Amino acid sequence: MADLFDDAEPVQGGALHLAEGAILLRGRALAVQHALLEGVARIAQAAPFRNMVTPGGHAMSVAMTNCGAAGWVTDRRGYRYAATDPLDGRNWPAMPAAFAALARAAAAEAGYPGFVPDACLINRYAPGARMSLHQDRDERDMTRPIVSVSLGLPAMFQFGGPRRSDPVARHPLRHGDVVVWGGPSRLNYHGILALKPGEHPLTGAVRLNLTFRAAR
Ligand code: MD3
Ligand code: FE
Repeated sequence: MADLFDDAEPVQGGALHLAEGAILLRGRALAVQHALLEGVARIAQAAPFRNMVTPGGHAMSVAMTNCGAAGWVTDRRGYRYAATDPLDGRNWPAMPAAFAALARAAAAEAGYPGFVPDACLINRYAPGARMSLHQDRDERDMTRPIVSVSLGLPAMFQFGGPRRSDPVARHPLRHGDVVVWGGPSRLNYHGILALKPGEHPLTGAVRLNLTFRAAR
């Protein structure tokens, strides 16, 4: 697929540096795409996708679930990591070995050896779903990176700086792309523009995003 490589930005060694500490590995998840999609389907059977409510009382347009020892949740009380699914009080499904292995390998390639994620937040975007500019700051240790994996329909990613008012760049994220966000980029503002309608041969009319975190 030639369009995996049609970005205007210079590419070196297959890795694209979006910012200091932020490295895009185009197509890095393709070799394990089926294991990832089967894992998501199995996780969603035990812990269904749901539209969580923000502390402000708005239902998120992105549907979410989690796997791993901790899962990211939001409700009227705030944002936090929780060991159990608030829908049924059970532990989140275990993180499949193939998920953790991909996250660990991608982090090592980006210069963060020994990354052991304990949380994987799984986001599902239907057409129109979006994630407004935010920082990820609910994790205990900001020296650990976040690894994101995109599957299904493409989306336009917004990447700013450490202040909300900083200029924002846009980068398309496509099926199989992996990004490692660490170091100086770890607290940068970021978001996803409203998903455009489409059909992906493996996911149908949705985009999935997995973010691997060392939460605790
Ligand atoms: C940059 N998810 O779940 S992944 C999120 O595509 C989130 O669903 C988006 O933002 C998605 O919190 C974007 C890319 C991403 C993830 C974490 C980051 C970029 C980041 C943390 C710091 C800086
Ligand atoms: Fe985020």
